[in-house]
Amino acid sequence: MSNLPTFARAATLLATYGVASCSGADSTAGAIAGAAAAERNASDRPFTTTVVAQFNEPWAMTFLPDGRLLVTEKKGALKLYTIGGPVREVTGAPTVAYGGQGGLGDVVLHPNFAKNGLVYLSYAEAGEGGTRGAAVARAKLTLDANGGGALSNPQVIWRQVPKVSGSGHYGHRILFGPDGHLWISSGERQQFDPAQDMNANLGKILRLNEDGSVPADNPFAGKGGVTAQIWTLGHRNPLGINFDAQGRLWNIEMGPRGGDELNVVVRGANYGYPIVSNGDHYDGRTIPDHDTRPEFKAPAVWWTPVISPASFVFYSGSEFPAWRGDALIGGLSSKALVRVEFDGEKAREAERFDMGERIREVEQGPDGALWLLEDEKDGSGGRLLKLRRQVEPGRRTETAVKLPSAAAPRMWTR
Ligand SMILES: [Ca+2]
Ligand SMILES: [Ca+2]
Repeated sequence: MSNLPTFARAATLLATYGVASCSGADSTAGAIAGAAAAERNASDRPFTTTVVAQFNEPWAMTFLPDGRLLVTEKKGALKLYTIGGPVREVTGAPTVAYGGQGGLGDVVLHPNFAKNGLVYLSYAEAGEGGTRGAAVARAKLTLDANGGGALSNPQVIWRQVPKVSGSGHYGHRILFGPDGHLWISSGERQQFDPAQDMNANLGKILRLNEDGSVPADNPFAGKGGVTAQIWTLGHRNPLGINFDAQGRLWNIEMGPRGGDELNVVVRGANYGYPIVSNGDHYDGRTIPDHDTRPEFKAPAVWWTPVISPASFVFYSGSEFPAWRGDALIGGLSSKALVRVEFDGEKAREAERFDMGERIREVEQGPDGALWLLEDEKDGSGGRLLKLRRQVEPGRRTETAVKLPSAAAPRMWTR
């Protein structure tokens, strides 16, 4: 876009002056000549945006208890980033089937990571005859003195069944819930019907124990096999799962042509895909909308046109107190950060910020700042952004470098 040169200059300045805020930041911002008009746009936002690092095809991230950041790169590398310092490789990551939407995926910590060092990774795994499927492995992370680390004693604890051809819709977001269980969102691999097939764990949200075994109180536990893993069914490509502060589980998923969904995830429920969707097939065939089949659980919010939700968090920090309890969703095709407000199990889009790039991953940092990973862009990497509250000019005590945002025109529509 038109201001990419100034965008790039801001990144260069950051590389020169270091990361985050500094007391002389006004002069730094002033050095971004020609960006003044864009900065006025940026100042209308409730946050400032700072580029802090860059990764090669980043997909997911999670904070370690010491404030460092684990970042997955789709080609298979697990990186450890010391904020404001070096990016190092963590050795021992699983071999991935890179291609299409597949590769190294999500990364989360075991709830007792501080004691057991266990890290969980999802990824695309090759199978027989050119097939592929998502898998989840856990391994022990040992940190070294140079800012890197190593994974050891890897165990594959879950796999998509069946493995199929193609390289899309793995889903494979992973989450430890407040109940200590391991939750996996499993996409339908662009095969449609498996989302309704109880003998496949595709197109489902799954609930497991930390070692991959099945909790006895799962809704279909008595059926055995992969059926026992199923918590909910009828999902397409669920790319985000999180519990809200009230203990309700929610998921976001990519709809087909139209019909992106935010759902409250209710034990044993069927969300209807591909029988119903508020979107339609890409080949033009219609899919009946949710209101035609009330036996399937309908989304709390849906989007047509789509936002392409790739991940989300429930915000709980002090940096943006007005957003506590809200969902913040990163959008791919929408290139947006979307804020959703809730009233019990009702929800609505409250606000949308155009970020100018596809947003792959959203995290809340230990300090309450929001951290965003951009999607890979044309071989030039995906940037890690830190969003902090925009302090009113008269009360400014510190200033992060504000990126010019002509590449990110405000888009308050919808
Ligand atoms: Ca994450
Ligand atoms: Ca439809």
